Amino acid sequence: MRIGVVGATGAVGEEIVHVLRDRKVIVDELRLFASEKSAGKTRDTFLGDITLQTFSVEACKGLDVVFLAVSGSFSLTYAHAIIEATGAVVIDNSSAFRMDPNVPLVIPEINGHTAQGHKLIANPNCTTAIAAMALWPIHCRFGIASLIMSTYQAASGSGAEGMSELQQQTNSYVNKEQLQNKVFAYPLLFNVIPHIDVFLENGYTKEEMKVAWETRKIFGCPNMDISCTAVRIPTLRAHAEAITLETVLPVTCNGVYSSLESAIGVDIVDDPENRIYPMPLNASAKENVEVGRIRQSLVFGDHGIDLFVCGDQLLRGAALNAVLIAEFMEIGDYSRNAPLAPTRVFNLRPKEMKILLFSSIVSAILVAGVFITKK
Ligand code: 2RA
Repeated sequence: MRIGVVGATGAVGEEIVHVLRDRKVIVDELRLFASEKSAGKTRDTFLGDITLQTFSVEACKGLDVVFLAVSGSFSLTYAHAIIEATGAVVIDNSSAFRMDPNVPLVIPEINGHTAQGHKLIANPNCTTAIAAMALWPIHCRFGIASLIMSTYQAASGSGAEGMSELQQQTNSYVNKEQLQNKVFAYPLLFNVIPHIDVFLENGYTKEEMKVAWETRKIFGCPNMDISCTAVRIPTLRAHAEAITLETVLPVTCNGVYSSLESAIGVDIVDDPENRIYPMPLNASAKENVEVGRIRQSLVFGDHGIDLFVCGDQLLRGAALNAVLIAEFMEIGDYSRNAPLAPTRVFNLRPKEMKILLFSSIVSAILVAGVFITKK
């Protein structure tokens, strides 16, 4: 494959190059595009030194795949132009096209088949991608009726600048200096900030709504009830997520274990007695997401599960997923269809379904009673 990375000096761009190396993707040519400020500098890569160049649509000619790891406005301006001029597949890491009905939003292990016939593919938000890996196997077997998520998101979600701000604050603290913040609304060190992306009219942030919108699109479940509270915490590069699920079918912890055991991209890390559970420190630099603290929900009973997920934000949440999309499209086997998950009947909650079933039986008995009495 002849590959271009636009935004090659950013946290995600750099990670894409590392993933290409680590996964031993056959790269015949690698072009790295960066801002004018960085152009002309060299990068030491698995293909030797590569000089960073300024981006132009022209400069993408001859490439098979172009990864965009830049802003949404850049993607909106250039994604289609690159495709028209070069015929390359464009894999966009921004949110510009994620909810565009004409653009597939892809996690290859879940809905890779939706990429068939497309040149522009959207890479999901990291928070969504990490959760989706853990939730999809459960959804396929038990059907997720609703989910509530609270996130603990690492500084890397705000790119290299976010990570460096946290590191600088740590140095400042050690040196007894005032903590400075520019990327985050407040100093992140020793803090948690319930504010990621902009606030919307409904009181949720855009980051929180992305979890709802994108999960529904990837799972093909436009009516799934989803609520999220997204919080930035002072970790470096792995997001953590506490998730409560309400399922369509009765669910048990053992059922969840067996669904996750056979799932690709998921590691069960769940032995609380031995203090083994998912944590950002362990999930960092790891391709698979960690799932643990699996327990029956005290709220939804036999139709509910609580769990805790950790995943590397730069890998599963961005670069790895993007490279997997390219690999998936290169192989070109779209025959795999997403398995059907149990869905809610008439959009009712499990409790409402039980009431409906019970009242139908009672009504049937009453009608039968009246009929027999009349005879
Ligand atoms: C964040 N999810 O963590 C965003 C980055 N895509 O800020």
